[in-house]
This record gives sequence, structure tokens and C-alpha cells, in this order.
Amino acid sequence: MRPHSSTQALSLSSTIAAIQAASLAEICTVDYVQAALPVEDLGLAVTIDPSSVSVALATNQTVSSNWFQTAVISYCTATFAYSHNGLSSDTVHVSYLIPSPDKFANRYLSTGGGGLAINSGTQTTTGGVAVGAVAGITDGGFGSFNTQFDAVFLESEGTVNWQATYMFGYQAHHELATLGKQFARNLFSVPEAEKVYSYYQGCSEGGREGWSQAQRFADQFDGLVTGAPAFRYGQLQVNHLSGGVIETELGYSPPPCELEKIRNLTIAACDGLDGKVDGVVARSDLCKLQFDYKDTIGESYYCAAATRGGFPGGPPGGTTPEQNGTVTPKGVAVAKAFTAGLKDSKGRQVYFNPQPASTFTDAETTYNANTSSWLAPITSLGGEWVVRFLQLKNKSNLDTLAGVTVDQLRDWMEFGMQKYYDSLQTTWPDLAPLQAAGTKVLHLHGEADSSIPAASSVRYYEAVRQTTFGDLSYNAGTKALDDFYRLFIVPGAEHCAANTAQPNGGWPITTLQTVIDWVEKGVAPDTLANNGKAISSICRWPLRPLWSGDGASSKCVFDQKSADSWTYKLDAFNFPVY
Ligand SMILES: *[C@@H]1O[C@H](CO)[C@@H](O)[C@H](O)[C@H]1NC(C)=O
Ligand SMILES: *[C@@H]1O[C@H](CO)[C@@H](O)[C@H](O)[C@H]1NC(C)=O
Ligand SMILES: *[C@@H]1O[C@H](CO)[C@@H](O)[C@H](O)[C@H]1NC(C)=O
Ligand SMILES: *[C@@H]1O[C@H](CO)[C@@H](O)[C@H](O)[C@H]1NC(C)=O
Ligand SMILES: *[C@@H]1O[C@H](CO)[C@@H](O)[C@H](O)[C@H]1NC(C)=O
Ligand SMILES: [Ca+2]
Repeated sequence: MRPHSSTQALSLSSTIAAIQAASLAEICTVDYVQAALPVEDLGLAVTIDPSSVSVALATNQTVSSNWFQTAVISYCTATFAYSHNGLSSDTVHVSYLIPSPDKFANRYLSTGGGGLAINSGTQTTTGGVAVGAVAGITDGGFGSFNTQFDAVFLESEGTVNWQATYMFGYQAHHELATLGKQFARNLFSVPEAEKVYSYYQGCSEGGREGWSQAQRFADQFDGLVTGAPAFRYGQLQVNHLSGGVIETELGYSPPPCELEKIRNLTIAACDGLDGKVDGVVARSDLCKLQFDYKDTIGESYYCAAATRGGFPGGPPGGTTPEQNGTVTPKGVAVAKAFTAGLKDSKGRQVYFNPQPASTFTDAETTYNANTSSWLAPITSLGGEWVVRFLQLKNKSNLDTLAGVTVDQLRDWMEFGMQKYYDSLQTTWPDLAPLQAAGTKVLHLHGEADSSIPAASSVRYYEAVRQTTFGDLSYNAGTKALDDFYRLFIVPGAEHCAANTAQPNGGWPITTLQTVIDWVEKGVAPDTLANNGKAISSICRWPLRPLWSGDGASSKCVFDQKSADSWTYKLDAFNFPVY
């Protein structure tokens, strides 16, 4: 640990002086943690309850995930509660993993959640411990670390719990990080003059939570890893209903095997467009420009009967019968309309969907064994957003898509965007303050993400470039962004993970270390490392990968037509959608 110097005047010098631990076991006591609580004036209107402190020691745990390399770590979990001054019944729990004193590297890490959860338990905090960080999660004040936002969103039907909404939107993470940074300092008696680096890591909803801080609190973190952010919330959540509405309007609900076959044939047809046949479509943009789904008509498909697990917010699990048939013109029409993205009754673009060669997750039908028929899906991420968060009913999904047109989806998007513009939308496009603060952002997105379209991240990046550097040329604006904000599209990858349909694509798992090196050593990543796989380069936008003629190496190139294919003019809206 860092030697405590009596010349360093800390506001809590009398208690801090008592904190002189040599081992993790000595830190991992209620007394020690109570003495290190971040009770300084940090500009938060909160009161910490010292009696709420609990601790737990974990030794020699082997941990692994998509977000860091497998490691054996020891840590103390310290949990405590605080309340917001002036609110009568309000308790927020935060939990921080603390590395052992000999491993602490003057780092703090906040981590985020997924879906409607504001945290992911220890899935990413353990990766923080592995790099010598105190690493935290919050329960948002929702009751427990396992309670999701939707469980507390309504005070009663018709009445929004705005406190919970703002906590989920950004406030809980502001408090988690503000308290966590000071807590780390106190735990290890780091003098004021010495830097404690602060980081953020999260994907999906966790990616949105990271941006919720970067857009509002420029110096909250020194570096952030934001994966596949669930931002542009008003549009994104409604858009999860696009598959079901498109199928309803076209009057055809394809068996899942038919869409899976179209996906497989698309992968096969587009694989080589990146210069190498390796099972990975590293240029879904060229696929979009060159491949026509109609080439799949008449191809036969077969899927054995199966019982599948559900996808959170996606199609429910269940048993599907054996499916045997050929790709139909109607199936191709569904695939085409889905990939083109929603268009309203006047033909105007409402939103966009995953890249070609992605799995058609949001279009995946469910089986009704009573009628032996396939039903258009009502994904719960989309359906719950509409009934609970827009219509304020205590329900978890829409009952039916009857009468739900694309124009209706458009109107729901506008309503939700406006209602939650300052809490959940999370696309504030001016990052000049972030640049001035010297913060670095490593933003990544799987090219074949079937839940949140990769084009969503491209849209935000371009909105930031045009807003923050609107007076600069395209090249100069991109170069200016490059100093502090880099977006990487991961070829073949799914939602925050590798893709079983394009397994050679992999997933870059060392992003936290990469952003640490950027912040602490000034080593900015040109490409991302990918777990040792010989795969297409993971290029930073707007560059795209291309294999050399002999297939020996992959480089990053710029191609205007490809770049243009990623951006959409959302002309169904009369206002900017960043
Ligand atoms: C943890 O691993 C270290 C190094 O292998 C070992 O010395 C120590 O005894 C282990 N601790 C426990 C509690 O197993
Ligand atoms: C909503 O319904 C759930 C489940 O029936 C119930 O536990 C909860 O108290 C209800 N919430 C409100 C605000 O009515
Ligand atoms: C699609 O390809 C996967 C291998 O990636 C295979 O397991 C699956 O059976 C194929 N699906 C169809 C419908 O052919
Ligand atoms: C699919 O159906 C066709 C026509 O009924 C049949 O000839 C074929 O054997 C079936 N294939 C499988 C794998 O069941
Ligand atoms: C099928 O029928 C059973 C028995 O009538 C019913 O409980 C179930 O809800 C029905 N399932 C569907 C998907 O309609
Ligand atoms: Ca390829």
C-alpha cells in the first residue's frame, strides 16, 4: 500500500490515520471500511449510513468474461447504503470490489448493466480488480442489486417514478463514480496530490450508462469503454417491434429456419467481399451494396425440432418443431424489409436495423402448437417499453400488434424521445467538454449485432463529429475526434459478444487494458487486438477492413460508398435525431 504521510492533510485525517492496513484481510473489516467511507463534501446531496457497511473476502478466484483476460484474483467486497437528502424513503446500495494493497494501481472502475438492469453483478468488476482497480456497481435505489428498473418505474398506474427514472438515466452512475473515486483514495490513503485514475466499462445498457456520464460529466472518468450502447432510447426500444410489425403488414410470419437459412446464405455470399473466405463478413457494407436476398429463393432449409433458451428482451424460449422447406419470395420480402429498416406510409425512413448477415433476432417468430402456426413476434424490450414506459400500465408486454402500423411506431418513437429526452435518450452530441477534460472513449460495436444495430453507433459518432466539429471538413473533424473518441466496428461479432454464426470473428476482450494504456501511457489504439485470432482488423470508424490479395494480412481502408451505406436520413422525423 501507499505509505501514509502525516504531512498530507486530509479532511478525515484522524480516522484515515487509523487506516494503515498491510493486507487485504485487514482491509476487509467493517471497522476499516467505515473509517474509509467517502463522507467528504463531494457535491452530492446524499448521506451515507455507516451502519449499513458489510464486507466479504474472496480469495484466489478464477474469473473470466468477454471484458478481460482470465485472471486469478483476491478481493474484498464492501457494500454500503446512502440516501438522498430530503427524500423520505430512499435507500441506494453501492458495492465495490477492493483489490489487495499490493495490487492496487491507483485506479477506480465503474461498471454498468444490461437490458433494464443497472448493474451486471461481478461480471465486469472482477476485471477491474485484475487491473488493480477498486470497481463498483450500484443498485440505483431500486431495492436490491437484482431489482430491475421496470419493477420500480411506476408509482402506480399512470404515475411515473421520476426519481428512479433519473437514477437509471444517469444520476446513480454519477453518484457511484463520485463516491467510488473518493472511497478508493481513502481505502489506500492516496495523498491528494497523487492521481487516482478513473475508468468506466459497460456494454448495451451499460454502454448507454457510460455515455450518460461522458455527455454530462466531462471529467467523471479518464477513460471509458462503451460497447454497443443502448442509446437513442426512444427510437431503439420501439424499433425492437419492427420485425413483428413488418411481418404483420406483409402478412407472412416465416418459420425461424427460413430466416436462419437466408442468414447463412448471406454469410456465404458476402464472406469473400472482404478479401478472405473465413466465415466472417467483415464488410457487411459491401454486402448491403452488392447482395440481393432474392438469390436465396428456392434454396431448401431444414432445422430439427429444438428447445431453445430465450434471449433477454428477444424471442422467448420454447419448443420449435422440425422445419423443412424452401426459401420463399415472401420470406425474402420480410428479410428485405427488415434489413431496409422501418419506412412510414409516406415512404420516409423511420429507423434502421442490423447489418446484412446478422441474425434476424427481432423478426424471429414464435410457434403456436395449438394452431401449428408461426406468429409474428412481440419482443418484450419493445412491447414493455410501449405499455409500461409510454402508456404507464403495469404490464410487461403488448398483448397484440393488431392495428400497430409503422406510422404508429414512428409516433411512439417521437413521444418517447420527447418524454425521456433528458433521462434516457442519451445522445447529446456535443463532446467539446469531454475533449477539453482530456477524457478518452473507446467505443465498440459488433458488426453483426442483432439486438442493437451497429449503424446506431455510427450515427452517434457522426452526430458528434458534425456537432462538435461542425466547422471542420469531414477529414479534419474525424482527425479531431481521433484524439479522444474512437469507434471500432468488430467484424462478425454479435451483441457484446462473439457470434456463433461467424465464430472466427471473435471479440476483443482486452479493451479495458487498451483504454488504460491510452490514458496512462498515451498509446492510442489504431486497431483492437482480438484474443490472438487471425481475423480481419478491427478498424476504427470510418475505416473498414480489407484483406490483401494473398489473404495474408488485413488492413484498414476508406471507401466512400461503404461509409455512406451506414448512415440514414431519418426523414420521418421533423427534428434532428442524433
Ligand atoms: C491463494 O494462492 C496463493 C498463491 O498460490 C497461496 O499462497 C494461498 O495460500 C492461496 N490462498 C488461499 C486462501 O487458498
Ligand atoms: C405491478 O404488478 C406487479 C405484479 O402483479 C405487482 O407486484 C406490483 O406491485 C404492481 N405495481 C404497481 C405500481 O401497481
Ligand atoms: C446455419 O449455419 C449453422 C452453422 O453456422 C448451422 O448450424 C445451421 O444448421 C444452419 N442453419 C440452416 C437453416 O441451414
Ligand atoms: C424434407 O421434406 C422433403 C419433402 O417432404 C423430404 O423429401 C425430405 O426427406 C425432408 N428432409 C428431411 C431432412 O426431413
Ligand atoms: C394452447 O391451448 C392451451 C389449452 O387451451 C392454452 O392454455 C394455451 O394458452 C394455448 N397456447 C397458445 C399459444 O395459444
Ligand atoms: Ca471474410
